[in-house]
Amino acid sequence: MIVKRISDESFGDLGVIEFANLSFVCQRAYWITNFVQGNSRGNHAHKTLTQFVIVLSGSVTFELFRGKAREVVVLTANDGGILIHPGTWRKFYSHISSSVVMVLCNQEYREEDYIRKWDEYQDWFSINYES
Ligand code: T46
Repeated sequence: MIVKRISDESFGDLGVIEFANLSFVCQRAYWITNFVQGNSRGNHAHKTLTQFVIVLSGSVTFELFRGKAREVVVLTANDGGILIHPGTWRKFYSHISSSVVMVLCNQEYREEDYIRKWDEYQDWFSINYES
């Protein structure tokens, strides 16, 4: 388990990630706030980036695709996070604009690592994972 939560009836909850428990060396952290209702974020894949995603507040729905295979994960602040492996197309949204997502990743930001077109992703995925 990567996220440990410590609940205290008198003072509230505390969550902790020991970096030694991550499967990668964390090189970057970013967070997402102010979810705009009716719009989804993501809608891309990364060729090499690995990320650990946690929801700090609210509730966020993640749609994860490996090629055309789809998995839906709903995360709240009470859950552990999800590891998103390279080659995964992701789309995510929240019905609560104040939701907060925190992401830890194994690389610096590089736009060249993104695949932002669905058809291009499907071609890339079948060459890299299905042949
Ligand atoms: C993912 C989810 C959870 C930067 O300049 N530096 C950065 O470190 C990042 C992450 C983004 N940006 C710029 C690039 C774009 O112009 O910020 C803009 C929005 O970035 P992006 O399209 O990556 O944002 P999201 O919220 O759609 O997706 C991000 C991650 O990229 C994605 O891999 O899993 O958050």
